[in-house]
Amino acid sequence: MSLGELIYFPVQAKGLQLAILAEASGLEWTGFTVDKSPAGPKSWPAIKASGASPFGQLPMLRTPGGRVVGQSVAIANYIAHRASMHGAGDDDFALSQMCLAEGEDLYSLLLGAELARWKPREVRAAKAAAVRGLIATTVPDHLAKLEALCAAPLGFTSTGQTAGELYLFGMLYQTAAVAGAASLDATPRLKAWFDRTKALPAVAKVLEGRSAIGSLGQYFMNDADYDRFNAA
Ligand SMILES: N[C@@H](CCC(=O)N[C@@H](CS)C(=O)NCC(=O)O)C(=O)O
Repeated sequence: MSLGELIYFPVQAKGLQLAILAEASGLEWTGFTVDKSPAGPKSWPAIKASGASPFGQLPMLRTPGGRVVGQSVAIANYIAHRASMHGAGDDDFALSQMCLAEGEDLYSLLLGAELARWKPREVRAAKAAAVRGLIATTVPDHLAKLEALCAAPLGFTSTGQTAGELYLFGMLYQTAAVAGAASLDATPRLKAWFDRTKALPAVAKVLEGRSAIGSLGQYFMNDADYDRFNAA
């Protein structure tokens, strides 16, 4: 049976990880990104007003059984449950869940630093010092802790590809887009796992916009990317 239909905005943010999980599940899935039009099958205002989303937010996953799953972590765990992506035993499960939760923490840091591409320039300016601290200290601290946990030959777990690891990858990918590609250089085991994960066919397919959900644009931007994006 198919996994279902994944629905999100046309940006990475909380969609990238779930598209990667859906693609890596090996199950058939469909998906689409919403738009701002007032009506129509892809209209977010219409979907939101319909009450179809359990929390009035995206992402959401419509399952073949008719359940709509809301909340990213629940969707990730639902996919993992359906496709046996929790790893090979109790220890893998624990590490996978730790990676998943850490991915959420990284997302909160990026969100709290007002790095979303649509934020007004003044809002970003007010956070400039906090962003410098994030990149100089907070992100490296998180990466160092991840490096200590990334101690198995293939990653954190025996497979290196559990749901939590793939979820973490998506958040690290978005963090590195802001902090710079070199941000992983001080954590070589993490970097090796990150690079291997990035090269997985399912991951590359999503990153290149070839998966069922289509193209997901960069959402968190450093100043250089923000200037380029908003000048375009
Ligand atoms: N805790 C939720 C947060 C979801 C969330 O914040 N969704 C935002 C976009 S990332 C949203 O749907 N915003 C549009 C709205 O509320 O109308 C999750 O992890 O899924």
